[in-house]
Amino acid sequence: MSECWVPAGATVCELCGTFKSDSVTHIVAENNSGSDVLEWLQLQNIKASSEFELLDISWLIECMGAGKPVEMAGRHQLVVRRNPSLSPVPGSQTVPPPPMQKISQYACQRRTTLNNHNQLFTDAFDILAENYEFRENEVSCLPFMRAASVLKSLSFPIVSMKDIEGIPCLGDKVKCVIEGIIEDGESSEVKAVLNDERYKSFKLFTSVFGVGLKTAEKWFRMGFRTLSKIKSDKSLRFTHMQKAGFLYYEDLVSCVNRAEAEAVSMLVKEAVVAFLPDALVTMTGGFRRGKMTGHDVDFLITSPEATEEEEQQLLHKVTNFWRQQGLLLYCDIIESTFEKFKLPSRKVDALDHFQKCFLILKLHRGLVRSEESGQQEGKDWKAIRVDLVMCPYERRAFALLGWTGSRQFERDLRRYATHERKMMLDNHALYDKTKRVFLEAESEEEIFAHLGLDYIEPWERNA
Ligand code: DCT
Ligand code: MG
Repeated sequence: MSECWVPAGATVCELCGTFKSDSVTHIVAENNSGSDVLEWLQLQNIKASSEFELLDISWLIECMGAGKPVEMAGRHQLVVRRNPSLSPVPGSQTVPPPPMQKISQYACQRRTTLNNHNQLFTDAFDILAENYEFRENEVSCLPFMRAASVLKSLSFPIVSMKDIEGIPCLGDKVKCVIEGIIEDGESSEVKAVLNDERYKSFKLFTSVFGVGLKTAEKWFRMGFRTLSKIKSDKSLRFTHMQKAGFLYYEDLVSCVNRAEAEAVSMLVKEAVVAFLPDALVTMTGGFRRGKMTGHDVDFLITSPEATEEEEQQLLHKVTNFWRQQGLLLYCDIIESTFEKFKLPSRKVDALDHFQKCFLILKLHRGLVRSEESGQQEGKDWKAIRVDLVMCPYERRAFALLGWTGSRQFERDLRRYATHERKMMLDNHALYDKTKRVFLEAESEEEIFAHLGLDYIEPWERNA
């Protein structure tokens, strides 16, 4: 066990000989599951007679940041796997997933917080999956994406091959990589990919906003290996999107932090309600899942009262307003192709039909409440990628669920709906194929209920 503290109110004492279980209210651990902590307490012969909370170190860090105890949330609780050899301990959280209970192959039946105990493995799988994606080899890519996703949901770190017994989505190729990492601390396959010319070039080229696999392939075949050579080549033609991508490259590759996302949120809300006072604006994507950084900031906008015309005009009005203020660095509005009675798409990765815009906004540093500056000399703003999605009010729950992600969570929700419930789900609707009806929903909770799933909170969807 790395570290284990007992903060009782303001007093923080390390677990040691002077440990008095009666006065303990909170046990905080780093990189350990609740089961690890309980097992350790038992091994030390420490009897816990009082009720206490088993919490992740993130709670203590947040308390220290706030200067007072902050409210405990699900994401802070350490998970205790049910283990017959352990006597029950008061105050311990015995909610999912006990070891006897099978881990689901679907991410929508797992709780995946940002507390990843297996990053060494999941980083490796992410790289291998990405390499197959660059080669457009979906069949080989998918097993590594699923494996990364299932390991992110585990409440304990894998230290031996015995630990992965009974865990789904781990095929032979995946197991081979796990074994390599357990034995050598790294995977030779991952090492080879990181040194691969094609992987390195694709990674670099696709880091430019507007550059997809087709363009990366073309530039790679033409013999390009650096962005500076590409930028200065007179024979190449770039799209508007790519031009903006090169122009704001440094800002866009440095991730958006939460303080910047909050500042963007203020800008968006202010502009939206100026034109549609009753509009509801929700930050979606990774930030809604509790991430501290992201590659962009996503928002869902909807209005209970707006007419179709007002709804269609809003993104145009908002972006025009920013253009006049000199804040609009790039703007691409995609008009809606939404139809009320269209069946949900069968494809798990289908794009939705709502009106949306992909933007690059100029965010003035003065608006960001943060100590971090990271500011370039003489430049008091940062270019930020922002996505705005406008949806009809009665579809807001489906749109919110779809735009909250993660992508793997969404894929598995749709796969689960199709294969386990004979239903079709996408960002617009849920259709029951057996009853031949659309199932309506006012909230995400209702969609989970229609699917017969336990509700998974946004911060537990980091699959
Ligand atoms: N999404 C969608 N349709 C799209 C794009 C995205 O339904 N055309 C969903 C999937 C995840 C969510 O919206 C947000 O997308 P991203 O911003 O790409 O993902 P993210 O989880 O927010 O990641 P990041 O933190 O890097 O922005
Ligand atoms: Mg995002």
